Amino acid sequence: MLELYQFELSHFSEKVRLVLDYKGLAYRKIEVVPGMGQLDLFRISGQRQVPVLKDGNTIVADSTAIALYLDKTYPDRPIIPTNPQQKATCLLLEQWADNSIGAKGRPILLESLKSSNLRTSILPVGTPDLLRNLIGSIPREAIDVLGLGLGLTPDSIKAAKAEMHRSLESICLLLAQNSGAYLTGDTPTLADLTVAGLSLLLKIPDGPYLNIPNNLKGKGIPGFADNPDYDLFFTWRDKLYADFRKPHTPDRNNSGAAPTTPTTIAID
Ligand SMILES: N[C@@H](CCC(=O)N[C@@H](CS)C(=O)NCC(=O)O)C(=O)O
Repeated sequence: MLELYQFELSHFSEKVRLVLDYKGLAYRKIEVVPGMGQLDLFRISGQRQVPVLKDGNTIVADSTAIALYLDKTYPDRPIIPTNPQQKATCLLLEQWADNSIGAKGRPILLESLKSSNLRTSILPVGTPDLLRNLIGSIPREAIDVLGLGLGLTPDSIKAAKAEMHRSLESICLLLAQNSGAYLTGDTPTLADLTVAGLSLLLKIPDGPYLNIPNNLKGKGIPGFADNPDYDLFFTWRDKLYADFRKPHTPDRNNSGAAPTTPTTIAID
């Protein structure tokens, strides 16, 4: 069976999970432990980021490479259009979404973690009160220092937010033009699955798709998740999930055991 090395709350992993589900491919999720687990990942794939796909003896790293590998190896329900203009638009949109929605999501999430409420609400169910209170009481300044350590200045966060707003406005315009169907035509392509999957952290889909605490579902980043200007986008995404994303089931877990809540939530 296909194996996906992933973080449950990774938006690039979600892009691949959407592709797998859309194509109706069965797979097992291997949750990588941030830090130590990434050393193993390096050993098998030569790099330390998720997602990584294992298909028998074949190892593929990087969400785009995985999507293209899957489409070539499992051609049923294609995700790359054959019409040249649609194909070009699809590939350009996918590349753009990786570099805009994908890349800008992280600094925006980090900034929103300054809210003590959001920080504690993303903790796994069952987190001891002592730890929850400790994490809730981390001063905003400490998050600023963490951000600066990752090279995020207030200006770069502001620019990331502005770019994300422009991206969502553009996606809404494209969807409105196509009567809310799909970005390049009447059927979903890699462009749609990428844009939908990469918006995971802007607003976590409210459904049985992820192995995360229920109180996280439907939550998102203020200013984006609750912005009525983006209703068209999130309604479109919810429908795409309802139509194509499969629910999380225990047999998708690496252990095959009953679903557990993650002990850590990786926010890279
Ligand atoms: N270009 C890569 C980006 C993957 C990526 O950024 N993965 C993040 C999680 S969403 C990661 O593994 N971060 C951990 C790290 O960089 O150490 C792709 O498309 O797969």
